[in-house]
Amino acid sequence: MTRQNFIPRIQKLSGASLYLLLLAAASPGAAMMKHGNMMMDETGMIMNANADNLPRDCKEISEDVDIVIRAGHKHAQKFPGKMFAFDRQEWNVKPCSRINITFINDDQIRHQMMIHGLPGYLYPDGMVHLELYGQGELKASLIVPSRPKTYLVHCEIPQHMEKGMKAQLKVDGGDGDLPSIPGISEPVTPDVYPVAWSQTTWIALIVSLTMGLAAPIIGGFWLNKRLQAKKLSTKDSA
Ligand SMILES: [Cu+2]
Repeated sequence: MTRQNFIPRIQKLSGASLYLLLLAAASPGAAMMKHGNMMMDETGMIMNANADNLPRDCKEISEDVDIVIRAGHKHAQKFPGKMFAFDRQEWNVKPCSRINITFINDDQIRHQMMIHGLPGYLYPDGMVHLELYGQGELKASLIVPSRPKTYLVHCEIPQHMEKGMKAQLKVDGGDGDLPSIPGISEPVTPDVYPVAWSQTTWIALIVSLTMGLAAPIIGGFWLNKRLQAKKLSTKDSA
């Protein structure tokens, strides 16, 4: 090969590899990196998804359940005092079902959907975790065991659960309601803003009311007096 046709050949080759690289980047499958139980890319991550391994107490997958879970500020509007929520607060599935989750974040901020209390031999730390760093969508599956149980579903970003992003997943009817599920169960520590009606409170209230009412009246008199004085002085000078 001569030097003259070697260089164009290199250029052609690098052009082809660049094309392949772009193609790989455009395909979502290639974009998500896998580290053990974790899949991640620049938009979010999935931890401990499990579409194939059966829990020990399940002989087979009883049914496939497709669930769409939306997270965002707008879903909390129906719960006074809450800031964030999922679009639903409860899901019911049969024992040994495979749940195919589509997690959608409707906000421009980070939200998670974590399910806790799953068997540790299948799900490290007993959890499945989906996370979106902003608006977007993720899909992941899990297979639930057979026994009746209520699993906690929440977002673990500081204060998001306390501000309403809490729900429950019931398998075979569950084993009761979890506390503080918006619209479902009573909060453990309800938001109360008590007023201590002591003598001091009453005095402070009366003083503030009197001052608040007196200020415009006194101000009005004073303004009126000044205007009259101005009128008189212009009359005198005329
Ligand atoms: Cu959140």
